[in-house]
Amino acid sequence: MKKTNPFAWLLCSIAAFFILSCSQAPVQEEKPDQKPNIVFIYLDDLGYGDVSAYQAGTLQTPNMDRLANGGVRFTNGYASSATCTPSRYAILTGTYPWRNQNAKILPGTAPLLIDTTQLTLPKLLKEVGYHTAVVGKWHLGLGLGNVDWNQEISPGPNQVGFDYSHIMAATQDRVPTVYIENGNVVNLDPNDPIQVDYDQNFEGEPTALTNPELLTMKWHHGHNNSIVNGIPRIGFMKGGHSAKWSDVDMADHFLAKAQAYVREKGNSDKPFFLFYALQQPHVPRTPHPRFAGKSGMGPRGDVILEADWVIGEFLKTLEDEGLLENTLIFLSSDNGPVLNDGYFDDAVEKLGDHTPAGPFRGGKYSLFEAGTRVPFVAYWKGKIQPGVSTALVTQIDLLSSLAALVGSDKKTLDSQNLMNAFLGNSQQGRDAFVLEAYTKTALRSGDWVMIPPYPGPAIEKNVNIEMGNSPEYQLYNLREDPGQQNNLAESNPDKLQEMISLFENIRGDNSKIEQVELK
Ligand code: NG6
Ligand code: CA
Repeated sequence: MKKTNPFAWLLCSIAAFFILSCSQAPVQEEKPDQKPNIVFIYLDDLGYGDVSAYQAGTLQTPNMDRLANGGVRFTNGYASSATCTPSRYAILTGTYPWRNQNAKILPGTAPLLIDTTQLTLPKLLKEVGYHTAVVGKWHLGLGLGNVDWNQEISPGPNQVGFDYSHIMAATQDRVPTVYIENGNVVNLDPNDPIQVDYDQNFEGEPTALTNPELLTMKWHHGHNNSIVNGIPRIGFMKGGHSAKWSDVDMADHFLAKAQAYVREKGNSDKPFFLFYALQQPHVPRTPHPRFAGKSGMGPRGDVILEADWVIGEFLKTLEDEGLLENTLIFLSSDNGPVLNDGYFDDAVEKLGDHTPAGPFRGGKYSLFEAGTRVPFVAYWKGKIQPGVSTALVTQIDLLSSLAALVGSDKKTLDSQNLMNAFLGNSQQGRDAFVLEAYTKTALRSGDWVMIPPYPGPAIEKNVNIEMGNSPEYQLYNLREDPGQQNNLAESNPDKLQEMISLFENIRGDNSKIEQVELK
């Protein structure tokens, strides 16, 4: 090999440096946007114990575990509410849902809950160059009231920050049972217009009450209005036959849309934000035949296995597209678990030893922990070191945290920048959090939770869930007593008073809704 003279090499290097520095061409080509893609994988009614990585149940979810064990698995992660609409409102607006009187479980005909002038996470991401999309369950209202489903439906997701939307309006158990893409009902035949009403039936249309012989799934409570695909729903619907979704294909349908989106946007110059809102395991639980009977726990277990498979397929797509290293993924649920949520589907009977709520008391709708303490995972291949975090984090915090990550100065009053905790660089979460359940609120602060006295049943009979209602104050130390068995309100009056003051301080005057306008 020819020996290089070190002096000549140095001269060449200096010359090269000057030539490069003096040339008119830009020194460096402009790099494509280095901001990561962001994906929320958001399940509906999935409990803390439903993800096997949490080691609190018996069902196996290997694909969710891949995220949970390969990222930061939060053990003190909260949905903002024990029901869907308020949690979704909070995740997208970074605002406590109890600040908005209308943030309650919405009928399929409800107007859009988010003000179109309000700051939202997709809006702020758009401002810094993201392409944004929502695929799956919406349940935040559409239009301005009295929606004509046969015209373009607006305002909706596309008016609050999403460039692309492919959604169901409300829930799988509510009409209209159609997909809506960018404001238009998919596959609608103009000669068979859709009508929807939540108060009265359309003449001559079968319902679960008038035509029980048409049912393939039986209702337990509620859910006795229009029948679609043999399943009785909440609300009445007429027409739109060609647009009606197939329940057993819904998971595959949303997966295909999510995959198509990341394939299309993943390799463009813009980063993307995808809010991928799966419908499982909310009722009606309709696993594709590939998954029926696979869990041994009835349809609830089967649809969780289906959701897990879907997540695995979605991750494979990110991997195949070379996107996994540049995509920050959050996995969570909008509220805690419920077994019987209105249909006879063996969820109770076939549960076996599985514990959807994990070690926690209550469930969906409840002020007790299982209402809002949910699986919560942040995963970023190569960027986030695997680990478990006890930091107190909530879905409200994603807005300010992600704003900080992408270099936006936007934030809201309620949303805290916990990006260091989400990235696993710190175990420091927020100090306090006001959780919501069915318009009632409670305070988590440090290891403690305080539930004020509320009227109402201790157990909601239909769903068989302890609601957290009591004539007395409740005070629990969650570190020592995660199952909320020992009410320390009487024995620890100082702590109780401290919690009440902090609670009142945070809640303040509820009627003053702090809204941050877009500049
Ligand atoms: C309740 C429904 C329940 C479910 C829930 C919304 C009845 C009796 N119960 O009103 O089945 O749809 O609303 O769930 O109708 S959530 O996850 O979207 O909040
Ligand atoms: Ca839900």
